[in-house]
Amino acid sequence: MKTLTFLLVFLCELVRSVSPVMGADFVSTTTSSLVQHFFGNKVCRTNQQPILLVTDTTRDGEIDDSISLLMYRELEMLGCIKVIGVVSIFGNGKSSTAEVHENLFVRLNELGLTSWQPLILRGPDHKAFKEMTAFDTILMERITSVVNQYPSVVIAELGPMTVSARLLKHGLVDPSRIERILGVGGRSKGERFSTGKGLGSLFSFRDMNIAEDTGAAMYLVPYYAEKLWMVTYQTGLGSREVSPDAVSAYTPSLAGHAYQRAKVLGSIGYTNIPSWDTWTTSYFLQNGSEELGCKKTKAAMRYLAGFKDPMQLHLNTEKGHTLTACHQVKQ
Ligand SMILES: [Ca+2]
Repeated sequence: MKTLTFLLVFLCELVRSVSPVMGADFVSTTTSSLVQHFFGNKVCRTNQQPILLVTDTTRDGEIDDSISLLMYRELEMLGCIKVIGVVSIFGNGKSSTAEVHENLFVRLNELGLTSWQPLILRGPDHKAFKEMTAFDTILMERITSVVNQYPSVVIAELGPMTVSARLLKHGLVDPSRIERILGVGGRSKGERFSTGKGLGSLFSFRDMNIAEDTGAAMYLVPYYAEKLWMVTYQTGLGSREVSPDAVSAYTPSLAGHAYQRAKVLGSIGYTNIPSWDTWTTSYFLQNGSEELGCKKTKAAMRYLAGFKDPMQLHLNTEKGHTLTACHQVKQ
């Protein structure tokens, strides 16, 4: 029965992946204010670097993943990277992998990223500390077979770092094949993710990508810290926030989502839309890391009572494992 279910799921995906798509094709507009905002006048540091994107894309709520997908496509058109897979993962707003997977098919179409639709892979359903189910095993094997086609892959984790953790923890790929894991998360000790204005502390952001799969971070930090390159909360604030006007001007199909998101964020004290995931693109640009203030720093997973998410990734610790974290505030 289980085998039958797997077969049906994969047949459905196969049919969808070869179905004609409706959206207009992506058109690069590297001079737009949105691209300038993230790239400035920087040039590629890498050349056709194979990259696996792992995303918890939603079609309402958080908009960062959608903006990230567009900017990664720009990077690809500039020749910095070559996207080898776009993987769905649970995360944003407690979405399941199945929900995100559905979102991803629709959203890539809406964004005109139709050339990536054949690259969509379904991520695992369960957090990294859980045993692999038979279904997750099949899903991870498909992701593994894509990664193993390339000698050196960068994984951009735009959600929980479950896929990287599972690839390494279960010995699915040789660690030397994964050059870097770009992640989003981590905090200074005691840092709360709020503006401090309005209802800020009540409705502050969570360090969501860490919190949604603490098991992934608890595995990667001690064993593969040197591969981790983390965009932190501070990285995406101040002048690094993105305006809904810039998003709408760049992609009219995102206008509704962008203004709705800005309205919600305005109610908790933000002027614009903090964007964290998208700053992972800086890794591929000359002086990109320097501009974000990325530095090697000691980090550790710690339990801190009194927080909604007590298991946290703390940066700048006295003891711990050395990873790279980007926390320069650009005002
Ligand atoms: Ca995300």
